[in-house]
Amino acid sequence: MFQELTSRFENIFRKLKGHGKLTSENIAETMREVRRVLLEADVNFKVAKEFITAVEKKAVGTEVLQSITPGQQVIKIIYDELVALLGGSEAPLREANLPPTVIMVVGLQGSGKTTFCGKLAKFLKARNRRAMLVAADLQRPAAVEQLRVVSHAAGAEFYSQPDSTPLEVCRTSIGAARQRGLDTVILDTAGRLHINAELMEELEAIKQATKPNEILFVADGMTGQDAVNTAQAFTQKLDFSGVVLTKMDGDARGGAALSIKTVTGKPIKFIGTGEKVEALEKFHPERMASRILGMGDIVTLVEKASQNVDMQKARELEKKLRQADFSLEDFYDQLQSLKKMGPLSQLLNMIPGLGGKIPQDVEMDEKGLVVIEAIILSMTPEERRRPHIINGSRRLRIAKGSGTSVQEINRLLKQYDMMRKMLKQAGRHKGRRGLSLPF
Ligand SMILES: Nc1nc2c(ncn2[C@@H]2O[C@H](COP(=O)(O)OP(=O)(O)O)[C@@H](O)[C@H]2O)c(=O)[nH]1
Ligand SMILES: [Mg+2]
Repeated sequence: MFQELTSRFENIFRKLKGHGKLTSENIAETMREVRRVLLEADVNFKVAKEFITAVEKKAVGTEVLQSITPGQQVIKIIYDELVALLGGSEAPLREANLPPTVIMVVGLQGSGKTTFCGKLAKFLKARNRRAMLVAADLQRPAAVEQLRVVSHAAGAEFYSQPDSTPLEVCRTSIGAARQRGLDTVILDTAGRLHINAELMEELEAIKQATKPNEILFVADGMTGQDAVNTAQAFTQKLDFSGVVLTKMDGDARGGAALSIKTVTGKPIKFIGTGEKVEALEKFHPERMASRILGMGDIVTLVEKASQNVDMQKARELEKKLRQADFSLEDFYDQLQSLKKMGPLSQLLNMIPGLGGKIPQDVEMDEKGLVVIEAIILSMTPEERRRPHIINGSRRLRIAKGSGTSVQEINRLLKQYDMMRKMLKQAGRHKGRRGLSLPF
């Protein structure tokens, strides 16, 4: 996603970090480059201009903090403004006080509405919600059948009325959902190739009749400013409540994602990242900004690090984590600083290349850390350095010594092993993408 944009930002930052001191000239030069990058990514020119002005204003006005360089500080300001541009904070789906929640899905033909309806149903199902997909696209004969297939793939209920009108189907669907005991109704409406009055009237009528809790406008993320212009037209006529950007798995340049919130005032709620029913992500402005800037959640790591431990310690910890071959002994040494910095899984999430890939098993809470500490303390130095020698009888001894069970030893060794593998992967990732830390 946004590879071009990311590599351009990385280049700018590399140069910026090279400057020991920031002058108004090199800030200005940096911002000229950022502006060019944004425009080439098809960001709306007004949005780009406002972005640059906001960053410059902050960059000039801030005092340089100790322990990070001025260049890093500018990167942080750019990151913060990017987060704001993407909507600031996560926008949750609205829900009805009295079920069913009605979600109306609108957009041009081919934008990915039907596919999204299936993805959303599946997403909700994973959260114990039960959705019904409503075939309200009667424009194309195959559309109803397509939605039926999609519903099946998503494990969702399906509703259609072959010889009816879109308005009638939508109207009756809500009672049907209530009868079937379902809590969510998703209306898959028809699109057109272009916005026209007839389409808007149809959608307006459905909106009046069903009073949706949420109207999601689906746009093809690959189409850049076209998507933004369409969104603007839709919001004037229909006043939707959120945006879904699809086809973000392709080589979307980022223009739509970066402009749509500012232009329409409506938040992005989801992004589609593939044709399959599970290829849906909730939209997180912060994570997206990190991805775009190519720094993982490293900004957060910097913040946490400066809050809780001194920079030297953070740097050492980072280095250890980066070295895929850290032993249980290193692991133990790091426990103290880790404890200060927050849950381990949360920290691991912030390492570029690892983000979001942490399996449940690795999740460790504060109590878990105490157990781990006890177990590691009951090992011999040899065992800590070379955990693979820990066989059955050693496990029994360690369990007794630490007042735990063999199962707990097994779990720790498994967790340790998984983490080592993941860190190794992240290390490879780092080499390929040329990620570097801003400290
Ligand atoms: N690569 C990719 N293709 C998508 C995505 N969402 C939808 N599509 C494809 O886009 C085409 C149009 O999707 P469809 O849901 O039928 O659009 P609709 O006309 O708005 O209902 C189909 O070929 C989908 O497989 C996505 O997130 N990524
Ligand atoms: Mg469709």
